[in-house]
Amino acid sequence: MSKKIFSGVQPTGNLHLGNYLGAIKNFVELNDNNENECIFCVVDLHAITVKQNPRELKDNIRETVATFIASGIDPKKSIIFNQSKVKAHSEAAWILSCTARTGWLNRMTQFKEKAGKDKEKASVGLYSYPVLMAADILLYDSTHVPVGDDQKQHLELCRDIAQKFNNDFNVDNFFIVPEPLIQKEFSRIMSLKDGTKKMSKSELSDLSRINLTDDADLIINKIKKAKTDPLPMPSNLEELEKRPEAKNLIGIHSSLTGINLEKLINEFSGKNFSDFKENLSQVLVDKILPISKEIKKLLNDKTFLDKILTDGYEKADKAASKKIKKIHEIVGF
Ligand code: AQP
Repeated sequence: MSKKIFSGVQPTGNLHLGNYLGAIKNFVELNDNNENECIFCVVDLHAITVKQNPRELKDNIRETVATFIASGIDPKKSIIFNQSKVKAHSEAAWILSCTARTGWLNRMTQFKEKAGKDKEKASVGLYSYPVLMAADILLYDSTHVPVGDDQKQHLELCRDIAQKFNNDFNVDNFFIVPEPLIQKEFSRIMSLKDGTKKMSKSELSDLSRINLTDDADLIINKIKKAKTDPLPMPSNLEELEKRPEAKNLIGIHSSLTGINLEKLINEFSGKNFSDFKENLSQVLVDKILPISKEIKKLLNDKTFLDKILTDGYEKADKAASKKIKKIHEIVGF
């Protein structure tokens, strides 16, 4: 069955291994299947839910496009555009915020994590972010949404919004209720400094993540410094479950090489972490370095990157304008 794929990445700088393994790697596979229609959005409206430097934001938008292309997404096959250009996203977000219930939003754990203790000072945008995400997805009749595990709850909210809108206005199947596409294993890559926290762009310490623009020396150094526990490498899956840092590092290896966990555990069982880390560094350098080099090359050609966004905008805007027109009719505008 052909799928309509939609997903977004925030242009907040430092795209990292978590973004790659949790989302972008999956985008590339979906883009390679000719039966799929794919839309990959640089979600700049989401980015400003926390303070951004306007000049850096502009550069980060281009860098996100460069990362898509360097990772293997073909702009001739997939639509790539930035969200703020297609006005229907903001408009649909407002309309859907009148469908979404505050009780639903109050349960969103990402808001609680990102707002932290000082919730009162968080932006309204950060709170209503999942409604904008629902608008992004629903505008394109998307059937499948590839995301990392951290976005699962937002996608469930999107499904609830679609169903409630269809029911409230008695328009069966007007909004397609989308399915999440989340990797079965290691869908959440954790920080290199704390195996219980997700790897994140906004984490202050650069040592907590492998950026997709890191060079070989940086990658090797970050893996060398990655937190581990004092025990030797685990010898079975049960033990791995109880050791978050070991689980994360072995999981990263497995996701990149396709070697299953048991095989990796058997190979390194009882050895020092330094042996495993050396091996993992090589795997990472082999995978990340070509992407990193390509990103840097593409960033020298701003005209090329801007053209991808303009072409993508024209296609996305056409589809989204049609849908928002129908939404107007349904709600009675
Ligand atoms: N650590 C992760 N493991 C697996 N998947 C991840 N994703 C993000 N972090 C991980 C997935 O990457 C896609 C794009 O994410 P995003 O940039 O839109 O926002 P995010 O989830 O908020 O990512 P960050 O790195 O934590 O950014 P900041 O720090 O700016 O908030 C999504 O599909 C996401 O699931």
